Amino acid sequence: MKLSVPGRAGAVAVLALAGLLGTSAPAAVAQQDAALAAPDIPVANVKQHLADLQSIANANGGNRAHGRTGYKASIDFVKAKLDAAGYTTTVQQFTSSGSTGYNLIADWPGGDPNQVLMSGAHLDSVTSGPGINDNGSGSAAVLETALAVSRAGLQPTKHLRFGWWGAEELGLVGSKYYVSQLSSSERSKFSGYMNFDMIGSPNPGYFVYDDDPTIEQTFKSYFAGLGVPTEIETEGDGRSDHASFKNVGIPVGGLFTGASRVKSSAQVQKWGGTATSFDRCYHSSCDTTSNINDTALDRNSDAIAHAVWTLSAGTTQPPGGTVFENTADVSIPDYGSAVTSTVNVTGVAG
Ligand code: DTR
Ligand code: CA
Ligand code: ZN
Ligand code: ZN
Repeated sequence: MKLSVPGRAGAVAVLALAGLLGTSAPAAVAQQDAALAAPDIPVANVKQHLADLQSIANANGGNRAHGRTGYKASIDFVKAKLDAAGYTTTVQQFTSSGSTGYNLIADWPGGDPNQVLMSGAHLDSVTSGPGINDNGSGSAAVLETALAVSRAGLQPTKHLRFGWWGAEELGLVGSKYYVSQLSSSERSKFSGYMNFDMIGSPNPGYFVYDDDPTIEQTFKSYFAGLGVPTEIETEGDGRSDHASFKNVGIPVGGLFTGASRVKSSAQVQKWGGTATSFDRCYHSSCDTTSNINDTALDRNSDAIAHAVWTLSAGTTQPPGGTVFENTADVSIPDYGSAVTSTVNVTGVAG
């Protein structure tokens, strides 16, 4: 008997069929949920997080920089939402330039602790502005993806961890500190770290980090499915928090929509926009909620969710135990359209 499980409905059908036939559902079905398509991330939710971060900056001297009240208020804001969503959160303190800095780490309960898939973004801004694209955009998209995991009750094979870094603008200080506190054994358990720093630039390009090939291909395939061309991110080496993880041998990847560099005419042909800076408000006071391209923010938020769902699923190798094969003597009674008649359970897809 061959079972092809096209999606959540298919997984339910298999469970129903297994129940009807009195057989235990193959282990692959239990993991199948983790390989199901990621949800669409509501860009309105991401934009609301950005509005909240803007309000925090407005109430704290116009910025959310390391060592300033606006940064700790940003940490408290993100932590509260994750605590309410069932995450195990940790605030890690460090000192930089004479001020206390904070990293926020959020673990989604469950999954294999020996296979940690982490997504992160720096939460600090520069002192000259609220830092909504740099890097409220990455912080908000990672937050909304984490909340989507909770809403879905996702139970992936791998363990999901999310991080928001302090003092990136001072030289990747928070992420460097986090990695420095990991033992070599803990580092070896990371299957990957995905970084999202500036993913809503007003004159956007669509750049994919060219580091770990599996992560890179996951993002490239996603954007290809949207019909959106991508380019590899060449200026990024060492320029954001993924470098802290790459430097200790952890596979990394990520997305970027551009900073102060000028979009070329060829890139204008490819992506639209103008032959000006990808983000003319980079590190400026005008990096506000008006400094965001909603389409880029939406596409990148959905790409993040796609990568988290896809890369946290199990292997594509069939699990052990019963494997259902086509056999001439097996006929499936007609239970109507609720149950697919040809289902192929050969392991976890994706
Ligand atoms: N260093 C980041 C912005 C930045 C500049 N180039 C890249 C490439 C890839 C990721 C990020 C960046 C910052 O100012 O926070
Ligand atoms: Ca979306
Ligand atoms: Zn910056
Ligand atoms: Zn940044």
